[in-house]
Amino acid sequence: MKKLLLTAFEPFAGELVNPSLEAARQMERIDFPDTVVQLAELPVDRYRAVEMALELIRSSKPDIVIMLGEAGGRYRVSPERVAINVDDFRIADNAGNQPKDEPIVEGGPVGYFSTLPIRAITDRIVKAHIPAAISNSAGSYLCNRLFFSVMHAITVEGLGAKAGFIHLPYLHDQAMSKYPDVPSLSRESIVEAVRIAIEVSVSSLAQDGACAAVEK
Ligand code: PCA
Repeated sequence: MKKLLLTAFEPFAGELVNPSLEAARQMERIDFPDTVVQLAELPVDRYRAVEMALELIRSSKPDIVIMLGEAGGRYRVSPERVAINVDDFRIADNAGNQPKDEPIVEGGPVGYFSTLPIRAITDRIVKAHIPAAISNSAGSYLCNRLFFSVMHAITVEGLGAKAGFIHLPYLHDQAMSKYPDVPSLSRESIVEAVRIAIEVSVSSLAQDGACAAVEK
């Protein structure tokens, strides 16, 4: 059995929903073969979000960590390529934190690449007729902070999990009620994109394992 930790965020910036949480909750209803999916609902709080995620990673030792978040204004589902070592919050988080130009880890590396199969994930989502593209910036708000912090802990503590971040556009309901000219996707598309991301990530792990067995 493979263990996969799926994280999603609560609503923020005055929104009533967060597409990441809406999609993540649907994953609990799906049966992924040979995979246990654990869901973590994170607060939009600079400190608590990271603490909660790291505690879960250290205690349940997942093989894969997929982090999800909302990126309002994006047209496409965006598997992120890289996390950078900077906190520069455009708006305050739900706890009122708004750091500017601060390193996430003082003296730490500039960045970390995602270790999820982002090309394969993106291609499979597009093949399902859902708009997706690799993104080269996760921003400098809490999603980037979580992504960086998780990659750093996995690396420094030798936890061995594959991990990465996927940003999701607004849901139609969000855009239609507040920002009619801003892009959005259907709930079905967002749920299916996340399902595909899990499926592709788990199967790439199985392939890695098969290659390692052949090499031995
Ligand atoms: N998106 C924000 C933080 C929480 C979320 O869902 C971001 O992109 O940083």
